[in-house]
Amino acid sequence: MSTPAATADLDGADRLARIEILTPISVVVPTYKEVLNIPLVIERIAAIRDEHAIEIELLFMDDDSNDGSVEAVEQAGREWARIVVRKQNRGLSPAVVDGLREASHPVVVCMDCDLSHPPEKIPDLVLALESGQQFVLGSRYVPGGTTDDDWGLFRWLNSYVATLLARPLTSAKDPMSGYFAMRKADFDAARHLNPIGYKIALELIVKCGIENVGEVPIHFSDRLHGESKLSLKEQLKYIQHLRRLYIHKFGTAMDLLQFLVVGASGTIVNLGVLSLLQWLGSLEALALAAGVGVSVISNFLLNRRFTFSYARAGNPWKQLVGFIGASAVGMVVNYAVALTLRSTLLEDVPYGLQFAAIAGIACGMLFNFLGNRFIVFKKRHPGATKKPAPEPGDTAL
Ligand SMILES: Nc1nc2c(ncn2[C@@H]2O[C@H](COP(=O)(O)OP(=O)(O)OP(=O)(O)O)[C@@H](O)[C@H]2O)c(=O)[nH]1
Ligand SMILES: [Mg+2]
Repeated sequence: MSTPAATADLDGADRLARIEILTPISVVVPTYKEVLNIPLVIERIAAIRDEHAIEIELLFMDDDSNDGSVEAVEQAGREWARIVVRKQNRGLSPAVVDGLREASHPVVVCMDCDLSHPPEKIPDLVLALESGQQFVLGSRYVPGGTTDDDWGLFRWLNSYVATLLARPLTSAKDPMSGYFAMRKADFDAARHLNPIGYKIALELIVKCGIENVGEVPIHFSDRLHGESKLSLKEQLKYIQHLRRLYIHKFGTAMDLLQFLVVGASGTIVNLGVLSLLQWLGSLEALALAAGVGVSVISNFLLNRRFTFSYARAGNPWKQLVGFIGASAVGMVVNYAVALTLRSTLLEDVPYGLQFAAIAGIACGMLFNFLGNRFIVFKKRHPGATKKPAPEPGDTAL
């Protein structure tokens, strides 16, 4: 995936301008078993400090690696570099958030320790902040951005799909990047941070209400030392994370979308159950009734688990009765709307009956949704946040 990096690697004499950084910067580096990379990061940051005469504080946020990382920082003997050993609330995103809290300068930069993110781009990130961006990503996917050549199809596709899924949340080309800069004040203003897994930049962009995200092209090189900590489990967490961010950003519209997806899954359950019973030789009337019954229950359980997960503490039996009641009212609305439209507006229209039925289904579903959202699964406290109930493994920050 490498392309000519005309602008990515401007260096020395090729530079069009020299950037003077006026403000001190805190660089936050989450680490887990990065003992071989730590000295390299410190030396490259030292070179930037010297070249640009910037005051940089370097904070390694280490999850108790116990691999000599602490000693490596001490041996480097740079008073501006320190390591914080974390023993609780472990994980990449919590480590980054703690580091951003700990940072003492007005501009914060976050980057990986494996030197995938070239520290030499820090001045460019800060310049982009200065020229009006609220948040700046070191990006692989803007023109001039590159990755090492050996990215296989699977890795590339994986990254592409992950980025595509984040598209409704931000138009940034590389929101998966762990290399970014922002003002400390914007971070301090973030509310309800609850990042899961690896995508801390995406969390911050959404939760800090960032409108303009700038991107500076970088060459993303593969790690030289140590092992990747990005597992399949982390990738699954990403889906969970996305769902939360969608809920945060789109509120009730997201509830409706989940309700519709659950409704569609109910159709599949219904057809599956009735086909199975038919195959087993059951009476058709019984197969039809069982299809409806099982799909109502599966819809109820899925909606309670996902669409209206904030109400999971409520009495399930009462909710089940309410859910069936709302579905029954929805059916009546469906029928009444279809009948009325057919005998008025759609009386002499070709396929009028079908159009009337579609309008009936839409109104019935909407009614069903509203009944569930605002009556059956209503929020107990008017000021309650839209945050879903904590799930096992969550890291509330
Ligand atoms: N504090 C802390 N840091 C972590 C944790 N997991 C990963 N990191 C650090 O986060 C950064 C990114 O992790 P990587 O393993 O490089 O993940 P990746 O860049 O997606 O994977 P690669 O492509 O293999 O580099 C590195 O600096 C890691 O040391 C963790 O649980 N806690
Ligand atoms: Mg990495």
